[in-house]
Amino acid sequence: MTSQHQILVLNGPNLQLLGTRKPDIYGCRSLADVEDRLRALASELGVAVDCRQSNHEGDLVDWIGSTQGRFSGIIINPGAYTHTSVAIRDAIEAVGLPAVEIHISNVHAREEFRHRSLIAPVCLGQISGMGTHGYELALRGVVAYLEQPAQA
Ligand code: CA2
Repeated sequence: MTSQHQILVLNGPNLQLLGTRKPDIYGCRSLADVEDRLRALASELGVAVDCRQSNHEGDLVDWIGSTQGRFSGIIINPGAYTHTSVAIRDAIEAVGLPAVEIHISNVHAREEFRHRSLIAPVCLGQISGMGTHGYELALRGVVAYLEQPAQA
């Protein structure tokens, strides 16, 4: 019997505010609602998600660093750390797990400083601009990646 994949879902700074303000940019759903939907989808897909949020870069780095042997993949919305954090990038690169970066808003249609991600180059891919639905797309993407037959 194969063991169930565990996926770590990380949200960075200020994402605890989801659903409380700026609905034009970030939508109406709370983070708890987004996480509940993700848990429901995970169960449909036969995987499990562990959802965490922190406003502190070091927490995110520590959580990524402790994934080995416990998680099969990472979904991360690094928030503003997307554009600044060498530490989060290095942590993802070091653990070598497939990671998907997700942004609720279309970062490429916003201010210039949001166009650059330090994290995306060490990820499988980036989802941006699909609203909070993007988390579900990221989960489907990482599960499809994990379940694909090994390439010859
Ligand atoms: O679009 C995204 O998901 C972002 O990662 C959100 C970050 C921003 O710095 C990135 O450039 C793009 C900001 C998260 C702030 O979240 C809030 C949610 C509701 C209300 C206010 C802020």
